[in-house]
Amino acid sequence: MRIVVLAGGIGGARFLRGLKAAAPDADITVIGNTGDDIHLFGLKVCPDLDTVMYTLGGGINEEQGWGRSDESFRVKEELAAYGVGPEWFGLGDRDFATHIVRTQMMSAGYPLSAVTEALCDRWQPGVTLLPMTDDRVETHVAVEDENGEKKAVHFQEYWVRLRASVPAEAVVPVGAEQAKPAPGVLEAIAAADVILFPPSNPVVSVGTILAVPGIREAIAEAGAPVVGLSPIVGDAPVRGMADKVLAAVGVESTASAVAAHYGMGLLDGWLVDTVDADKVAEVEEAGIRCRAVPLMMTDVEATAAMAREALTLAEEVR
Ligand code: GDP
Ligand code: FO1
Ligand code: CA
Repeated sequence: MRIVVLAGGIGGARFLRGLKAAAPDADITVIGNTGDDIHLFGLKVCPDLDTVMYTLGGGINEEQGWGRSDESFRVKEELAAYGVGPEWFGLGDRDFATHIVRTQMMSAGYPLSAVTEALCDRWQPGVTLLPMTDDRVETHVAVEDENGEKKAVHFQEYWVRLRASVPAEAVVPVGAEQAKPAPGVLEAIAAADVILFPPSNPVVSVGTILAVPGIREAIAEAGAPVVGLSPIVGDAPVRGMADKVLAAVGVESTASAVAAHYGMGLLDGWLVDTVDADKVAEVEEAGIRCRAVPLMMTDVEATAAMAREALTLAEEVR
């Protein structure tokens, strides 16, 4: 079975771990969000690709959900001693090596997709990890800052420095309109037996991937059923700032509003958590087959059960 998954960072990566356990023989292609990417200290950092790669490859800091396990911050300390920031972004020593290899390869002319494949040679994530595009896309967030000044900040600055403490007035995936899907992305979608939207952020993860021209269209036209899992449980994100960025696009933070946001043209099936069982009828009235099942990724077994439910729903709507 060929499964295509559109993934952000932590939510996507944790879901993929469960999916691999639920479907060990499946051929899984992950289309990763690169809108969170940031250039720091002359290096290209790809948080969502790295979160998927480290999580599936066994190198992730489990408690944090991002970055390397057994990490140290000597380089960051030395940079700070030179007064070289930003001090608000925590790049660890082991993680730095990944960004150095990536940047070196890109400087030598390799596209991000080739670099990601090379990094995955080491990590063996057990999936084909493709960036959504080889072109530069950066999500920016329009905010009113501490001093009442309107400005656009990089998504990482909004999330990590500002901790999403101010309202997001707009979310813009800068460069997405000009971007082309990376090699293999449209081919994987066209050949898929099932397409899954994990419980990733609908705006800054899945939404950014869908903003690359051609990807949304390819999914809508693919013969495969498209099934999503809600990242919103009990009218709030399980973690992160999805409520803030959903508000920016005028969508309520409910499992049913997120399904409607993806839309009937795109989604065939939608899973909500059991606490949101009262929303099933509303989603079904919108033309999307819906089930309420436990959606908390507490461990790999619970996550595998979620993945099995998604695959079962995909069979039903096929
Ligand atoms: P990020 O790039 O690290 O923010 O990760 P993703 O975009 O892949 O996923 C973020 C989303 O995952 C958030 O909106 C969370 O609400 C959601 N999430 C995290 N853990 C869980 C969980 O256990 N269950 C569900 N249903 N959603 C979760
Ligand atoms: N998240 C934080 O909250 N603080 C950090 O200092 C931080 C550093 C960081 C470095 C590399 C990386 O791959 C991820 C990192 N993250 C950090 C996570 C990242 O900001 C977000 O979780 C995702 O981009 C959200 O989608
Ligand atoms: Ca992300």
